Amino acid sequence: MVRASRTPGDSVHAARQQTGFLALALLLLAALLLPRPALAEDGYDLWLRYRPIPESEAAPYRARIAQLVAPATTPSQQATRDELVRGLGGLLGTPPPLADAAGVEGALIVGTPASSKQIARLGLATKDLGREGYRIRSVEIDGRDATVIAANTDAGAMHGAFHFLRLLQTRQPMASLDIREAPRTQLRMLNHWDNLTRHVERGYAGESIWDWHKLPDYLSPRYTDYARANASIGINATVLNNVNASAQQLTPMYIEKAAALANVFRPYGIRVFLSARFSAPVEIGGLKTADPLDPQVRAWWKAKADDIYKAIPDFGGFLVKANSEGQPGPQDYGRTHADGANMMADAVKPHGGIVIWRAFVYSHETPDDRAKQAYNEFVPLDGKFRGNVMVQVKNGAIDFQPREPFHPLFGAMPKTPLMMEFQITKEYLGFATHLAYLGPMFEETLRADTYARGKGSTVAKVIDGELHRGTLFKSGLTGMAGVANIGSDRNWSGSHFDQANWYVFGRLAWNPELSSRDIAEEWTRMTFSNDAAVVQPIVAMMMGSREAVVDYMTPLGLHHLMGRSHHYGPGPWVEGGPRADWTSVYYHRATKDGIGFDRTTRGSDAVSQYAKPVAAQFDDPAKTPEEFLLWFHHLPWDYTTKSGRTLWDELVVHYSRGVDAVADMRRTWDGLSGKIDPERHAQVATFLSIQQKEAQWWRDASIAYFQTFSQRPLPEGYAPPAHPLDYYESLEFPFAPGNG
Ligand code: GCV
Repeated sequence: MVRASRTPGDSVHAARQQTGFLALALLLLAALLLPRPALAEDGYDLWLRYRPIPESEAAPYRARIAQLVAPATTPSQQATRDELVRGLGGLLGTPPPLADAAGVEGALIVGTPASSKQIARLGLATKDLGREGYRIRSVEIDGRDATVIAANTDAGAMHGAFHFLRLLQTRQPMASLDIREAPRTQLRMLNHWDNLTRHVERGYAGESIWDWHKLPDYLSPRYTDYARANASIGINATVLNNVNASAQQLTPMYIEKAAALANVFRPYGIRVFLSARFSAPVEIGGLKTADPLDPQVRAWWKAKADDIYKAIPDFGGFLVKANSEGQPGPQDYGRTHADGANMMADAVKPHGGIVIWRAFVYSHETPDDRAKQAYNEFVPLDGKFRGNVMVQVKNGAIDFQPREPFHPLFGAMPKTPLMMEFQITKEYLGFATHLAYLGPMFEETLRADTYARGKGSTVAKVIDGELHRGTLFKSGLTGMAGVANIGSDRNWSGSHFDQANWYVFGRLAWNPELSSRDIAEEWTRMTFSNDAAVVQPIVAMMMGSREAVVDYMTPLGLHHLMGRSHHYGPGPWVEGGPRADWTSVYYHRATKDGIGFDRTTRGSDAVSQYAKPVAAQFDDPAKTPEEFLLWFHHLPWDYTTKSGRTLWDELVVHYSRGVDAVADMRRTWDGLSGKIDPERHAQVATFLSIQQKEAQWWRDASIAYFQTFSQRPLPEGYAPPAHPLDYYESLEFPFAPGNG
């Protein structure tokens, strides 16, 4: 055998190579031994992070989850099993082994009596759980401990699985579980104000997540993660497009694209709805009219509905904004909102669909107080809608302000199912950079007492149907909608804390009587940490955050004082333009004599739209809760407030308190450095610094402006605005995001 001879050069080369291999091996070893950097925390995982439970706490969980019995014969069951494997695998280090039947101590069994023999044999009562509820129970099977997640349907089992994961994520004990949950409302829905251009009206989280151009062929993995996130909090419906709708959305091309999304969402129990443009029969149907009583128009909608249901068999129905802010509607033809809604309801009825008709209507041709117009328009229509129509009502009578009294329509339409509309995106609460947890705001409205059927007639009971169940409105439809804050930003919502607003909306839609504080704690544990030294300060910060925004933007019942059109920053001086009720001066009515909108019986009489005890309270400044004072009353600058201070001084105190609260939030957050991953900590810290600057801006601009009317000095110790009023008035933001 001939060996190749080696030259001296070869051995140098070989030696170099050896050293190189050694160095590489050492590097690899070091890489294995050195503490590895944590996964990049960019917020994409939302509250479904499933980071490992520390070893010191994991044993009891492992003991209870030693085996997973979860059938996967339908797409929905498969999705549930995948989520459990992913979640338990992340939380416990490795996923439990899968089995067809419980065979060891500590099995976890998930399913329905139809999908699981063992669940059927246990005979757990599931009747009252309805279509989406579930039970989670510790049981014994053949003398061995097991845990069962049982439901009547795959959707219920999925909700139960997410609940079970939440128990681990928030470190709840597992030993003797007996949980029974069923949603209190039927429709828990997101409203996307997303245009086909991917611009999101009032969106502050990038562009639309729906990549319409690439649909239906390309299905971004985001769509599945969107469905997972929604299913995890019980959201079961989504309206894909803006209520300021394009008729194009109803063309065959876009129906096919919507159908592709519906296919992704279906296993997660989420149904697709579309916003429909009332004039579509004219714009894309070639008809001369969209008159709801015209037979051709009715036939057009029927055929359109038939086409949609062919593509999307479980299509939910239409959401409609009509005769509002320039949108077409039945009144263009001298018809009523009921005529319009009923015509569309008839079209979807054979398929089991519904129509959600928005009550957000006001007309600049009507000289009446804008706050009264929806009530005036809709109360006479109570009882005139088809059984498959819901009327969707914003939480307050103006427009998603940082604080509004509850909408007088709640409780005033006993024969009509009313759907709540909250705004999750923060159009009026500082966009994505202001930390404002909206839970307390939602809760405030839901707990408000309408007195519609005596004391205790809360808005929550109107929404979940309890107040009128079995008596007046018969259809039993119930629901809650939230205008989504979701976009293409990596963290979905534009900021880490805005994810909490999506989360709390879903949880309250499931059960409108939950506590926003409990939900904040749950979210914090899942999103940041279970360490009490993190949970406690974050929850405290979240719970005070919305009140801080109210203080530095619109204290004591002031409202609608933001910059024109884009709604960014203060604009109490906004006047003129196309319509009075799009200005600020219309709402604050400041003069040298005082400030506030007189909605009492002596003024616009909006108070009389509420039930008697509520009206009596709001009619009297001494009885009106101070947070609504200037919503209902025009009062002199030296009016004595509850603190004993004059109204002017009290306003300045509130504005300043709001800014101070943001400074406190910054301090709290700084104190959490090292306890939170650096990526998310840094972004929140920067956003808080923006918020502080802007809170100061709101305070200073508002004080500078209102001082021109009050003509009073600032109370002792309160700093004057940093700039003269004309500086604030001169600021322009032509490219602020989300403008309609
Ligand atoms: C979708 C407010 C917003 C509009 C929005 C409207 C509505 O006026 O500024 O962008 O339009 O509410 O809820 O329809």
